Amino acid sequence: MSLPSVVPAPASIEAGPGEPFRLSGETAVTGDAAAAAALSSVLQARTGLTLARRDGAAIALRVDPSAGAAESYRIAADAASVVVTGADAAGLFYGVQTLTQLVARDGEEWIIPAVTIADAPRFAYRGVMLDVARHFHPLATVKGYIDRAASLKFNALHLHLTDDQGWRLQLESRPELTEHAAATSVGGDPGGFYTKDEYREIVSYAASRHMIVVPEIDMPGHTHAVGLAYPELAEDPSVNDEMREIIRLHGGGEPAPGEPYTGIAVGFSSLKIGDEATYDFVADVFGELAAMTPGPYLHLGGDESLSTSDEDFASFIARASAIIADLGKTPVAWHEAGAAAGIADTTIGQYWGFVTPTGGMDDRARAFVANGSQLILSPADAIYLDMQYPSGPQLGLAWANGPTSVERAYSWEPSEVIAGIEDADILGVEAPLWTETIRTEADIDLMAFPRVAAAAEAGWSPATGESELRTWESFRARVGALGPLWTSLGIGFHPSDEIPWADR
Ligand code: TNX
Repeated sequence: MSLPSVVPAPASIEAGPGEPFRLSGETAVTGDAAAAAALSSVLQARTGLTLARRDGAAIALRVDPSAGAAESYRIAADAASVVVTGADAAGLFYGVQTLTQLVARDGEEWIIPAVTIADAPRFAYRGVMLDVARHFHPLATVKGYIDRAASLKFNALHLHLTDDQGWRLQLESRPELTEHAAATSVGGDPGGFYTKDEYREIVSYAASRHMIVVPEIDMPGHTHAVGLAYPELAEDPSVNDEMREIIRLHGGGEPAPGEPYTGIAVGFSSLKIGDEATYDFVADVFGELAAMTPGPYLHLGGDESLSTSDEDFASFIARASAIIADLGKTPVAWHEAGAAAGIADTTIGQYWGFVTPTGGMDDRARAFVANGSQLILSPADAIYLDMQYPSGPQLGLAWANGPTSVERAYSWEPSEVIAGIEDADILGVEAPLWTETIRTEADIDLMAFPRVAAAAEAGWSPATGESELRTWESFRARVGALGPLWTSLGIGFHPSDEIPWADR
């Protein structure tokens, strides 16, 4: 019998010898209430069946701290019962996610095949990033993305909250930011921002799906919007020939002081590095953010500061990372910040170069590990979800060796990207979704699915070569089997012709 399809591939899965467990309107679910609710809602969507909350021939959901490492779980299913055991609440939640993928049709009936699974994540950090600055995405869309990501065992939502085009988080210490710099998005589309209560709602919704929120305030570049609220903190835009070329290709005007920027050029803005008022601003912003962010990480950006001198960049990164560390948080920065000699040594680096590094980007990344810290891997030519597909949706950019097929999103191994970096140096994997061309929830679904599943597998599953399931052929078949589940959950995935989609 062939193995059931689970994505991301579990550490171990064996088909049982006997008959499957048969689901019906009589099937009971016992044990942990939160996990039972999570299971019932997906099962209802997928099968129309309602699980009974009582004792009986049943699905049992339980937490047993002796069952394994953090976030791990086991499933034992046979004709008589289905038992999901999490080592902790997150593990049980992930067991439930796997269980929803096991549900299959047998004629007009619904079954869970006899199976034994023992599963645990390879990396502690498995992230998705959503850029809500280039296009603002409302609370409901963010919650939907949390649900989608959690179903693939992601445990971090990185929110790119600020950029040249807009500031998307209301702050009491600096109310001018959202008053003056949140009204528009790329292309002149409407802007928006989250109130503090909405941000807290995102954090708690994510926590209920065992995800942390990693808020990013991108600095010292990507800060044109800051200048709309506080002209005294921002340098005038610096527009060079390369930017004029981008502007020529993509349209939109040149950035101008005091005017909202609605184009997609990068690298023209900088905070004033030599001015103490800048660091008062940084301290206010991260201080207020730290107080409403229970997760350990605050992301300070640090990418593409093309109009800040190297010396100024280094001194800014040193001070901004120290401000975050002094708040008791772990700074995260894009890999360029690895060039800053005085960076707080706890800073996590986020690598966004290619699977085969170019231009010394790997040196920048290695600097974080040399400091005794770790890396998050986001190789742009594999798991940048905003890259165009080879065919299908007319959305996305292509600068990262694009277009990016599902096969390319899948076919890379985290420990092989940066020479000298091994599993212990890797905090995890994150798939960013930049939104220059991404305006709606439907756009997000199309670009993320199915490629985000490839990132999930890189972050959760055994290394390439350590499991028979870790091949493109296996992955494409397993992802194809999830199509009907995704459809029942309202996920408008791109029906890529690389994947053999199941039809029911
Ligand atoms: C590069 S990757 C950026 C973003 C853009 C993205 C578009 C990185 C850290 N910065 O500012 O949105 O490319 O793909």
